[in-house]
Amino acid sequence: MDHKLFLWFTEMQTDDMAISCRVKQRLHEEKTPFQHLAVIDTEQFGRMLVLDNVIQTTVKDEFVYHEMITHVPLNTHAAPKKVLVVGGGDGGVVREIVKHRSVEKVVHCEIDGAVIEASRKYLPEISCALDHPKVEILIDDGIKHVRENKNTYDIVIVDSTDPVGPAEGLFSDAFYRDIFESLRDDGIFVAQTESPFFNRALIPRLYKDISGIFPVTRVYLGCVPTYPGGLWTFTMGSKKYDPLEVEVTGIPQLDTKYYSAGVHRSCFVLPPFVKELLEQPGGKQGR
Ligand code: AG3
Repeated sequence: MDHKLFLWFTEMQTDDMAISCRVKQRLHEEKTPFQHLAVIDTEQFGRMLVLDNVIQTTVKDEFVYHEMITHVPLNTHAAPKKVLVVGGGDGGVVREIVKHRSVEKVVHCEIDGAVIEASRKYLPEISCALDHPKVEILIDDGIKHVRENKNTYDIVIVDSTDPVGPAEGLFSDAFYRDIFESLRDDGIFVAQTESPFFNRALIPRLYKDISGIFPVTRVYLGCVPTYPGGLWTFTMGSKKYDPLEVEVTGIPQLDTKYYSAGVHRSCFVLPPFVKELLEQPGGKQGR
């Protein structure tokens, strides 16, 4: 008999749709003061970080999200020196930021220290730059941190969970206003802004909020297989630089697997059903 026991992890991506991955091994599970945290090893995607039953990242597909949320804003800015990461406890964004030679300091503000600890232990290929000399880790509330640090950062990256539970405040107009204030005169902000298939009320609301604050607002896409629908949006608010005006031939060759100078251009080309989302009046509450 060569039967094998099949154990599956399932995330309900919407009320009516799920993703399931066959589990090799459950590596870690705990209840933190903020959320339920698990690291599992899956057959398809390797080790996976799961918060409140929602897939955050996996060792096989993490590069798409981490490269796109990082290199698009950093290569839009002329010479980013000081970068803030809100959330992103796995360290993937920090790992990408330190590839940029102009960067002098990365402040990593994560509310839940347990995410950092679990990632250090079980996801070393993602968390490997957390001890980089340019990186300062603050276990603190990102909302409070931006409010208390005005005119400080060149780039602010918000690597949040879905807009429910601990991350809800990270999708608010008030937070975006505080981010604007925390940026220097030519600063850039970017956030992950969910799926254009399944978050059709959220995206126009965020777009409206951000374009009410920043002179330049751009939405771009990446494809993350483990996120609902695969196709994923990021929204950028910029005080001065327009990512579409970047001279892409000047973009340095970084060690990346998804992002490239060409992708810096192509990711802003939005299919009509996504464009349409940004043209609608928006303002509706919801996900
Ligand atoms: N941040 C989570 C993105 C949202 C994923 N949503 C979902 N799977 N339903 C990613 C953190 C990676 N550093």
